[in-house]
Amino acid sequence: MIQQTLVLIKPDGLQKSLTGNILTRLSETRLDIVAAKVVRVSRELAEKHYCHLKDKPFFEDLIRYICGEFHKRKVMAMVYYGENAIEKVRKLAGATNPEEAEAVSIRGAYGRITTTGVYENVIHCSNNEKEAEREIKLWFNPEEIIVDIYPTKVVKREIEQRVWA
Ligand code: DAT
Ligand code: MG
Repeated sequence: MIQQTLVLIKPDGLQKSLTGNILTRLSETRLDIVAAKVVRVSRELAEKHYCHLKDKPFFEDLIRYICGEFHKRKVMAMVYYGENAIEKVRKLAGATNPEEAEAVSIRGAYGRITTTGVYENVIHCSNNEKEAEREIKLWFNPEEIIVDIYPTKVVKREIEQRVWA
């Protein structure tokens, strides 16, 4: 089954210079990167991304973490595409709790729980196809992805846009 999955290298991963290591690990999957960008995450984007967790006691810290308040304010967002992409990336990422993740997984090798209980698990990857679609549409516009993965439509809009001066 050909799938796509959203992968984020979280602010701790970028700050710790783990980008290269994480991308190398992900290349073991033989999946295709079909979109990539560096993002300054707004509170609005963070809250939408983690909307299913808004009642959890750790929600506020989770939002601050992904927005980069504990590190530099940036996240690297990518879409990986190919056979069983979701399961392949999740297996490599390891368990949500970095202390429970297999030692050789990305989270097991590079993650930690802070003294205040934040799971700094260096990477996000979609849980299932439904979540992947919701997350990819939240983080990317269709023209930022080099393959057609979801149906699109063309609309005419007058919008203000920043261009090179
Ligand atoms: P995953 O990121 O493995 O898909 P999730 O979607 O259940 O896990 O949760 C999203 C993030 O929320 C996760 O990467 C880290 C944080 N989180 C989950 N459970 C937590 C907990 N019990 N304490 C602190 N942070 C937690
Ligand atoms: Mg999840």
